Formats: sequence, structure tokens, C-alpha cells
Amino acid sequence: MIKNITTIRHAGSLKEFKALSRLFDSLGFERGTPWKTARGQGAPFKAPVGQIEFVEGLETIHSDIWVEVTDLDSLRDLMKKEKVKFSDVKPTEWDSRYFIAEPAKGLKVLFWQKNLPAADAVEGDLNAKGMKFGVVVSRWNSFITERLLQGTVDALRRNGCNEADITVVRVPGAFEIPSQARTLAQSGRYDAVITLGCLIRGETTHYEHISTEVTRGIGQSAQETGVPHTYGVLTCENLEQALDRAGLKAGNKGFEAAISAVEMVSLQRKTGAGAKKKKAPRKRNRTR
Ligand code: DLZ
Repeated sequence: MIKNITTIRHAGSLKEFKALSRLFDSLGFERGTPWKTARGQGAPFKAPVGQIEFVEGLETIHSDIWVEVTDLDSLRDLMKKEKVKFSDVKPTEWDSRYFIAEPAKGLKVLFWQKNLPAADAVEGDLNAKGMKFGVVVSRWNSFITERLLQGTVDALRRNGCNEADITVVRVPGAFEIPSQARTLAQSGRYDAVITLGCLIRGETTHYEHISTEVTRGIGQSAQETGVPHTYGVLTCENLEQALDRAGLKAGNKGFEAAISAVEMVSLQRKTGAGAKKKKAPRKRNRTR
């Protein structure tokens, strides 16, 4: 029956409203549908996972919003960059670390991260030497997608990939990306496929349908071919947002998609069928 739960924060001024919106954009929250009337305006942000929690008893940490993250240290760097007030990082009693930021007067946002398990985790490296990449880029909104492509090529080169090992394929629009991504993946010539495109809600009829189809198609191609695919398709409300994500305020998603591709190829080599077996620890001779 419940569709969603929204907690509303009234900004003290237009300046504060803009600062909060900018911060939540740079944190990577997806924008919901904004509204603007004579009464004012609203900028909703969606979290991938949300919950409401009532607490009773001895919890001593108090904050209006709690955001669980995977990289607390990067978050602190972002706070510094955005000139947001924040506390020191402290341990919790539940095997995590946190800090509290105050992006607007009286608004406390707590960021926390679970402590990493002590066991060795297998992770991909960022060395692209010898790796081969297929890059599918759509021409629609080429003003944006060409910037994404520059970001991708830059990231691959910086991580040791030879230019000759990068094949760029252009398709008309985002809708055509999945089929071409699958063709490249099935060719067996590439270690990973990087997909780049740009859908802008205001300019795209059937925006929801196209973006859902593109995302699903790319994911399905990755799962069915077993070749890592990374996702650099922007789905934005407007041109300004797209520009931000193609090299300005919010980084370059083409660059990020390329880095993820390098990491995934490396990881695949460590965990996939052809990976070398990890050496078992040598048994101690107890009878000595
Ligand atoms: C048709 C269309 C529209 C309206 N908007 C976009 C867009 O914002 N971004 C994009 O990459 N492609 C768009 N397209 C084109 C479709 O993706 C597709 O190329 C055409 O419908 C032809 O199949």
C-alpha cells in the first residue's frame, strides 16, 4: 500500500536550497521530479535503498539523516571540496565509523561505513596494459557523449592501455547501444565493453521506456555473454545536469565507466574460469 516515504527539510533561503541540492547531486543521489509553484519549490532526491527507523534507549548518536556509504574517506574529501562543516571520524559501538556533516544550519547528515572484514578480499587492479576495450558511444546529444568518450579514452590511457587496443563504435542513439554492445562482446575480441550515451528527460519522448530498455539491455548483455560491460549512459533531467556529469562539477561518467571496466577485467582474470588457483597455506609439521 505504501508507495514511498519522504522526509522534508525546509531550506532557510534560496541560497541554502541551492547549496543542499548541489551537495546531494555530488553525493550521487538520483533526482526525483522537481516542482515549482508560487509557494516555492522542491527538489526531491531518491536513495537506492531507504528505510525509516525508530530508536529507543541508549543510542547516543543523533542526526537527522543517516547515509550508509562504501567509502567514508572520499565523502570527507567531498565535504572539504564543497566547504561543508563536518566532524572528525569516530568509531561506533557497532563496528562502523562515521562523521556528521552540517550542510545547512541545523541540518545534521551522518555518513557511516561498516568496517571492512579482516579477511582478504579479491579486488581488481587498475592496470589496463594489454587489455582490449570496445567502446559503444551514441551520437544523440553528441555534444555530451563526445566528452564522455574523451573521459573514457583518457582514463584508459592513463591506466596503461594502448590506444590501438581501444575500438570506438558509434551508434545513432542510446536505444541502439545494447545490441551493439552485445555484438562486440560476442565477437570475443574485447575484454570489456564500455557503453556511453546521454538521455535527457526534457528532450526525450518515452524517456522512461528508453532508459529502462537501455539499462536492461546492457545488463543483460553483460550477464549473458560473461564479458564485463560498464555503464556510462547519462540519464538526466536537463542539459545542465548532463554537462555536470560529462566533465564539470560531478566528474566525468565516461572516465568512471572506463576505470570500472579496467577493474572488472582484472577481477575477472582473478576470479573467472581461467584464474590461477590460490595457493593453499602450507601445513605445519606437528610431529617435529
Ligand atoms: C528518439 C530519441 C530521443 C527523443 N531522445 C534521445 C536522447 O535523449 N538520447 C539518445 O541517446 N537517443 C534519443 N533518441 C534516439 C533513440 O535512442 C534511437 O536512436 C532512435 O529512436 C532510433 O531507434
